[in-house]
Amino acid sequence: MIGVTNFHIRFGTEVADALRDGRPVVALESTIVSHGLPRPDNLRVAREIEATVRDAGAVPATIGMVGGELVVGLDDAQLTRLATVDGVAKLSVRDLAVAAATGADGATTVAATSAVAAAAGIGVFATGGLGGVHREASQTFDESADLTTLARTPIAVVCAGVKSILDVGATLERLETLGVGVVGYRTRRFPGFYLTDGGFDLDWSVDAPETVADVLAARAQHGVHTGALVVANPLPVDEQLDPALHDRTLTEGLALLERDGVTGKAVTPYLLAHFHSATEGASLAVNVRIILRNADLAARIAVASAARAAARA
Ligand code: PSU
Ligand code: MN
Repeated sequence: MIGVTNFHIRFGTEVADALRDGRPVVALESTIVSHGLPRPDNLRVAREIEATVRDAGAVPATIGMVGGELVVGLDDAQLTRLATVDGVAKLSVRDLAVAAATGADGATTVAATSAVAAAAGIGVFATGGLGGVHREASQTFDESADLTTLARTPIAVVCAGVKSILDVGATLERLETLGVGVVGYRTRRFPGFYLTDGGFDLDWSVDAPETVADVLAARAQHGVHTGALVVANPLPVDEQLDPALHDRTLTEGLALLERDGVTGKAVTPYLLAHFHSATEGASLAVNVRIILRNADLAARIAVASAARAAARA
C-alpha cells in the first residue's frame, strides 16, 4: 500500500512499481468507460487511452471499483468487467464507502478518480471534459461534485474544459470561487469539450508540458494552494464537432431531458448518449479524439514532472 493512510486501495502491480520508483503515472477515470461512451466502443477506447499514455512514456492507472474493492490500475479483466457488465454504479466521492461496503462494481467520476488518485500519490489525471454547473442550476442546484472535489484535491486534471452541455460561464465562475487553478494549453480561450472555443477567456496559458510541471512544482513548494490545477486542452478547430450540428443536438437533448424527466446523476450520461446517437457517431469520434489527446498531454506532463523530481533528488 502506497501513500494511503485512511482507506484500502488495491494497486495494479505495474502502477505500484512505478509509484515506488518515481516513474510517471497518469490516472484515468472509469465513468467515461461505463457511462460516457456507448458499447462496444467503450472497451476498445479504454484500451486505446491506456496505450496512448504508454506511448508517451507513462504508466496508465485506470481507477474503478470491482466487487467493492477500490482499484488503482485496473487490469484488462477488471476493465472489461466495468465496460461490459450491467449495473455498474456511477461513483462520486460520497458513494465510495457505501459501494465498498456493499461489494458493488462502480465507475469513478472525475471527482472520485481525482480524490483516489491524489490519495494514492498520483499527480496527473486525464479525462474528457469536467462536470460543472448545469444550465438549469439556478432552479435545480445541479452542480457536479467534480468542482467542490477539485477545490480540495491536489492534482493536475487535463481536460477539454467542461462539457458544452453545461453552463460554461457559471462553471468558470465557480472554479474561480473554489480556488481551482485553470490554465489553457496553448490557448487563452476556455475550450467547450466538443467545441474548440467555449466562449470565455482565460487568464493563463502554458505552452509546454515542462511548464505545467514547473507550475505543479511551485505549488508543492509553496504549500499554499492545495486544490487542483485544470489544464484545458482544446481540440484543433478542424477536429471539433460542427458547431451548428452541436447546437441543434444540444437544444434537442435538453428538450428530451425535460420530456423524460431525467435528473441528478443520470443527466450527463443521458445527454452524452443523445449526442452519440443523434450525430450518428460524429460526437463519439470527437469525444474519443478529446480523450486520447488529453491522455497524451497528461502523460507528457507526468514525464516532465518525474524528470524534474529526479533532477532535484
Ligand atoms: N467526460 C467525458 N465523459 C464522461 C464524463 C466526463 O468525456 O462521461 C463524466 C465524468 O466522470 C464526470 C461526470 O465526472 O461525467 C460528471 O457527471 P455529473 O455531471 O453527474 O457530476
Ligand atoms: Mn449532477
